[in-house]
Amino acid sequence: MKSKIQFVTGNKHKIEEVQTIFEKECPEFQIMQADIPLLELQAATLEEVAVFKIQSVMENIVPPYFIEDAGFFVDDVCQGFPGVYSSYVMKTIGWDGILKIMAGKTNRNAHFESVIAYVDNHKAVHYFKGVNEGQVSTEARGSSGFGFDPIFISNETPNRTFAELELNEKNIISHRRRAVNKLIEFLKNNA
Ligand code: ITT
Repeated sequence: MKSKIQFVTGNKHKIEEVQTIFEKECPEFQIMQADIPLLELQAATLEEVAVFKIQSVMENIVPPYFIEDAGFFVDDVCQGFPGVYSSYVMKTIGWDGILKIMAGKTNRNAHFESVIAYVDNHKAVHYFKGVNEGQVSTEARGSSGFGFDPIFISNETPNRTFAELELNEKNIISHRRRAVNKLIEFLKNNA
């Protein structure tokens, strides 16, 4: 029988990405969505936001479970903004607001980060981080994925935004995939 792990998130795209990875790489575990409201307090790093997210659900859920905090960082021109403010920026100015800020800029370095916080059966918290480096595109392209995907071109898939990749292509290289890989390695070593 499969071991069940809950992924606490309200984001259906994240669930789809993570379930697809587990089905292929770690089918002995079944990832179930727990759509419990998460408190996303502002903090300086994704790791700190992840701690707040865990604290906001721990009374309402039985381990094992995990949460994820992700962010889009425009490195040089915006000193990492929107980063920990990614949710707020997505809901307000959106990726078109980022494109406006970046208009005419030649240095377009950016990256995605994902931090997974996994709470084991003993309530110990383990953190796993993944990064993907790339560029802010000059125009939005593609209809796959979500969030900032239409304006991010990974250095590993030049000329195509994340939103122009199939789910399985994004899932091979994404920040989330890299964090999930580390979680899977941990689960396999601690089974
Ligand atoms: P949770 O319920 O899991 O918190 P969320 O959508 O609020 O879901 P985050 O706070 O982790 O997710 O992410 C902040 C924002 O960053 C989110 O609103 C997305 O717009 C964006 N984002 C996260 N991962 C992304 C990805 O893989 N591709 C594009 N944008 C992403």
